[in-house]
Amino acid sequence: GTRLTHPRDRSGLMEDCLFCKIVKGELPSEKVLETDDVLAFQDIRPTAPVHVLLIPKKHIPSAHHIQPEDAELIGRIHLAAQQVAEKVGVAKDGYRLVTNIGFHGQQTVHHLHYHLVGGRQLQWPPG
Ligand code: DGP
Repeated sequence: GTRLTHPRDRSGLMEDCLFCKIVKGELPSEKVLETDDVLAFQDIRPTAPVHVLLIPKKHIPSAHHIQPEDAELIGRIHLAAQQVAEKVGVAKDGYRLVTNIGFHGQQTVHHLHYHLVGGRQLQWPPG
């Protein structure tokens, strides 16, 4: 499987999952949009004027762990992203939707999430 974390990092364990706790309301978050199976909330360390995270409520460790039966759910995350972009005012100028995967991807929270980033001119390529 994909190496999610540094070999000594145990944070990928589902029972300790930060974003599952946000879904369950055990940790606070600044919600932007919520549907039956998708949640969008403000990133705690914004890298741009707009930085929202979109997650499936279901625990999926990363995009590399998406299964065929998740295909519709992933589509709904993209549709929710469009709504979020409209809501936070970046739809017209554009934005970026990115997901980091595993150790080299610098994924730090091991619950699938898409960063919706915008509100300024973004650079490409990323580091
Ligand atoms: P990544 O590096 O792609 O795994 O992104 C994880 C993001 O999650 C990072 O931008 C910071 C954000 N984050 C970490 N902990 C929390 C938290 O407790 N609340 C919120 N709202 N965001 C968090």
